Amino acid sequence: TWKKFAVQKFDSKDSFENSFVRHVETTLARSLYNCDELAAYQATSETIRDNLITDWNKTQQKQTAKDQKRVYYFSLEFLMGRALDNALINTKTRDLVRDSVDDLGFNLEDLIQKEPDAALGNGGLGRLAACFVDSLSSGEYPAWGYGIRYQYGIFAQKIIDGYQVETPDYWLKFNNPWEIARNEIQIPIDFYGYVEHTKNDNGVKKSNWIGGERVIATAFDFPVPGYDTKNVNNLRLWSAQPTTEFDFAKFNSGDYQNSVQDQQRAETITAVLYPNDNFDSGKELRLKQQYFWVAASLHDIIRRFKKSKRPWSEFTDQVAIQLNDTHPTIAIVELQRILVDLEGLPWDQAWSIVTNTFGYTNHTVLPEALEKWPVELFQRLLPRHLEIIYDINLFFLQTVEKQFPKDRELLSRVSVIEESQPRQIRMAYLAIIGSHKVNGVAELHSELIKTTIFKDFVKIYGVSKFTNVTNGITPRRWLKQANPELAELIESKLGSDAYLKDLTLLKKLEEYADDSDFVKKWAQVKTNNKARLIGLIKRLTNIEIPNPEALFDIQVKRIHEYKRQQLNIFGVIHRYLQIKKASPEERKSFAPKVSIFGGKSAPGYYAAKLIIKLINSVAETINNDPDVGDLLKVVFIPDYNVSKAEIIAPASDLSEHISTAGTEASGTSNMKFVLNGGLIIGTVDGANVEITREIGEENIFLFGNLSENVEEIRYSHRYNGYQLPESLEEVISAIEANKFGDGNEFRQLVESIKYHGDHYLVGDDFESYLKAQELVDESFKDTKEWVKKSILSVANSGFFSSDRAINEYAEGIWNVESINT
Ligand code: 26V
Repeated sequence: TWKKFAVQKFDSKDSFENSFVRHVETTLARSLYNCDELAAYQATSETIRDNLITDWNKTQQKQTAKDQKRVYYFSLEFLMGRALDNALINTKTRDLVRDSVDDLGFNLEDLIQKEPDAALGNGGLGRLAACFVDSLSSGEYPAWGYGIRYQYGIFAQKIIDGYQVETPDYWLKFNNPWEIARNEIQIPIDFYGYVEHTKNDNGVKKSNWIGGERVIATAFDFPVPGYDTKNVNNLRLWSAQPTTEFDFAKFNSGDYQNSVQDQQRAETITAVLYPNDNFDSGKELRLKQQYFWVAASLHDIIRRFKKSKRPWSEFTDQVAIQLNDTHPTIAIVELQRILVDLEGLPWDQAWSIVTNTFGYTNHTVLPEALEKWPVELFQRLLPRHLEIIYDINLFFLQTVEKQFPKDRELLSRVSVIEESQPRQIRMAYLAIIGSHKVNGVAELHSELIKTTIFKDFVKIYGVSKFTNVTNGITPRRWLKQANPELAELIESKLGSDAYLKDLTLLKKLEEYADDSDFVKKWAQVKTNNKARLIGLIKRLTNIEIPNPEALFDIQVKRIHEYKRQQLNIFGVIHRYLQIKKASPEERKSFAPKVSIFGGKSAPGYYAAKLIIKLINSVAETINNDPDVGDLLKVVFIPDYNVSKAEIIAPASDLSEHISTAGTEASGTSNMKFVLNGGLIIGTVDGANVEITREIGEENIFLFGNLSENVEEIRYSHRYNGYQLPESLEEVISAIEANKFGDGNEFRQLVESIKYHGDHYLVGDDFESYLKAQELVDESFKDTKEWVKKSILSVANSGFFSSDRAINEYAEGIWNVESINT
């Protein structure tokens, strides 16, 4: 009888509308006379959700039946953005749904806008995880993502008087149709307490951790539909709940308030995402988040493994776990603890299982971003884990000692314990020791980690443990969804949408780079996308962009000194001063330009906040200077996020990826802009290097010092002093002369460059940057050549698909196969 009543997926306008109406009247308990856009968005989503869950169920059954090795992607951040449009595209139901909601009196585009972003991440690292789960589903890999269901995502950014103001992002205000609450999954997670040491009958030492505080992890599942497949994988996010047991001791002693408060504390574990990007602040609650999520996920994975009744020796044939940065490194220790303390495996056998299970991806070389935890904190929060870390370290150092006898310096350099005041645990070292592969996220970055921060480990383990997987982005969201007009134009030439699953097929576009009809259409798409962005800018800032033919020069990403938005804005000031100096006749030779910025600063990052203020002050002056007119406009788009990026990326003529060489591990927005037909001005850093190789150096504007010279230049600044170029001095003088509000306010920013070593080499790269910008102006004047560069760049950007990246992980690190092979 089950079969007879099998749930029907909608597959026609009629069945969609039927389900829509049912959801309005039952799920939402509304009438069709009382159905506003929000309700229509919800009913649409519920209808899509039904289809997704049906396929999700089948996928899980199929994966269970096949019982092959699964991969688990552990990430503290999944920057998913909106789900509805993506689900429509991936399930290829968009046209049908558009027509259906149209019948019902709604406009699909408007409904899509009603959805809040799922902004459970900071920047590149979190968005990478989101692209990866899309590719894992599309490639039909048996894979799960594991993370935290924060109640508050990354804060919303308001700009008030030019300053960033943070407001909370309570994204779960309305019922979230994209998650399934798994209230039946309740995993107890312990903290604090003490360790009991005993011996068993054979005299073998046994350790047993008795936790002191318990919270419950409950699961929320987010279906992740693949593109053009019925495969729907699972993203499982954990939420913390109080235990139902009460502290009766406190309760009975009359301390009801405190016993309730303890309970409420549980929920704070998953309340908020830490808003730092590339900076570690070492907070206790953050370590609690890490252990909570990792312990719950491992519990889940082991429960699944045990159902198959396999011996432990087969664990690594069934399970691969990827650590997205060091944030889940405690998983290495937790798995060792489970195997040794709870399952009774001998240490060495357990350790071999552990190291063969994990892979570790490093995402930064910035020393301030490398996680370290005070030993004292571990001792209190996770006492048994600390013991295990000591043992892991001891055995590791013993083998190093054997390999390199009497090199005490080496031993102290590679020890997991940093003998500082206070003593700290170096999580990156623990991650390397506990994994079988370590990878960087772009070629240059992967080379850098081998020769700098992890050099000693290459000596110890050999170079084969260290590898590269260059990042990628999903073409479904970042081409088809963000830029439907370009996708359609491409499809008209390639004959099908197959390029969305094999992005290297874009190569065929090369044939049309000189086809004048195609070139014209290509340029028209860009113009339309710029018009769309002009509308967004007007809505958000009230700034009018008078000239859609102007060069749109965009830098959107987290605000950070190493990403050098200050270099960009100094360049803008330089341009402004040139315009001011020019005669009205000379002004005609300037190419009109719009300089667009966007991005969030970490709330406690003073220097980054100053950069935001400076950009807004410069915008204020320039946009209101009648001498400038249409020649130059400056815009700061508030609250940059995934859904805004989808409008911004298709609208660039030029985008800026101008980090100090050697500091940006990869960058992924560079890939988004190239895939959408924008050209790049950039340094020889991160994935810019490979982008240049793929698209050709004639199609990119590179400038600046190379990473191999950066240390030397910094050293020379320190010991020989340095002089900023005249052009930059002039810019700084203009700031100090209050041309952009109170110059005094920007003193710290200026002084760090002028007097305190100019750590990010703004002065050293400034002239070279200006030259590259001159080339850009020159180039942009020749529209036909520019469009040709744009077409050729897109044609050769196929490598930067996250599908390719995932295939490399699957083959080179996880040894996992797609379900259909
Ligand atoms: C993140 C966090 C988050 C909050 C609390 C403390 C903390 C400490 C360190 C980090 C590491 C962030 C590393 C990161 O985001 N790296 C970026 O990763 C991107 C994806 O691989 C890459 O494209 C960017 O170049 C890189 O900066």
